[in-house]
Amino acid sequence: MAPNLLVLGGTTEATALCCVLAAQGVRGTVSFAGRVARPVRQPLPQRVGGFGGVDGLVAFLRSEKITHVVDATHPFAAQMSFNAVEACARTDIPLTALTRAPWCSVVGDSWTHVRDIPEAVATLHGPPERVMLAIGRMHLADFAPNPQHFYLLRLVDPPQEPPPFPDHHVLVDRGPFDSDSDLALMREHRISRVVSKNSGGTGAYAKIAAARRLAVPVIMIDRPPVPRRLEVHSPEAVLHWLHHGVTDLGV
Ligand code: 3Y8
Ligand code: NAP
Repeated sequence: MAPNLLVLGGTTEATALCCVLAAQGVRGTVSFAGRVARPVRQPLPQRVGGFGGVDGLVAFLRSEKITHVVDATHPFAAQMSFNAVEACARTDIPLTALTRAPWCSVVGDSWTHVRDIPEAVATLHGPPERVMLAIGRMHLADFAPNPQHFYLLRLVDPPQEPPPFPDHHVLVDRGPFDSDSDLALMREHRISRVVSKNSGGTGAYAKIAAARRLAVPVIMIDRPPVPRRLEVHSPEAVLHWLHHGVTDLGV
């Protein structure tokens, strides 16, 4: 039976994979959670919105006669990854994750690693600073306990309600970003600290490189745990998996 893929998308790597699949004439659907108003156009048919938990995903896999699932979601989209492992186990549908390595600090970086958002918030319990909070919209409210700071907020869509900070500036922009622009932005707002997720990849790295050039310290939020699953790191490896399959040990 010809493959019929479900790509769980929302990242640069997912878009690159969809381009390769479309070019190879592989049938598939790319899926978004519906977090932002206008997801980037994809070269494969796309669906937007949650599946309705594991049961909803199982029902989708069966009704759409999906033959393979590629989890190309962001490393912080852990719930989706757990759901995909559970749903593919229940339906016995092959699953691989298309992932990207976490960033590592290099000479000149000044990173404070924290385990999660609450620990990042606790790290900011100090005198007023000028903080670039480039972690998107979903966790802004977590940082409300530190109103003493100025916050530069970069969001994909205009906020529906005012951010919970007395002193802030909202920048509506979507990545991928470039280091020179982020350096100019940080200089313009006299940024003294950056809060970032350890997303990996290229689309969010600009602010990390800019912080290094300006000797601005970074609070780096480590990735949440994700389930054990087969992982590959390129669209070509996904195609190889699709046509030849590999065991869990990658052999
Ligand atoms: C909806 C789909 C592509 C994908 C591009 C990547 C790169 C540009 C950089 C900063 C960091 C942040 C955020 C970010 C980047 C890529 C990638 C990436 C970070 C879109 C997209 C969707 C989302 C969801 C959005 C989150 C938010 C996170 C902004 C599309 C544009 C901060 C993550 O308003 C909201 O609710 C936004 C929510 C999840 C994290 C958060 O907690 O707010 N991404 N981002 C996906 C869906 O609906 O399923 O519209 O294209 C995709 C991309 N954003 O195809 O080129 O691959 O990571 N996305 C982070 O990494 O820290 C911005 O500002 O410096
Ligand atoms: P999450 O917390 O792991 O998932 C929460 C719920 O959102 C899931 O249970 C699922 O709902 C739905 N969902 C998530 N990804 C989906 C997808 N690709 N297609 C359909 N439904 C999806 O996810 P998140 O962190 O909110 O991320 C949402 C999306 O934004 C993902 O596509 C991710 O790749 C993208 N993204 C996230 C980040 C980030 O920092 N988190 C950064 C860049 C891009 P149901 O249970 O109803 O199925």
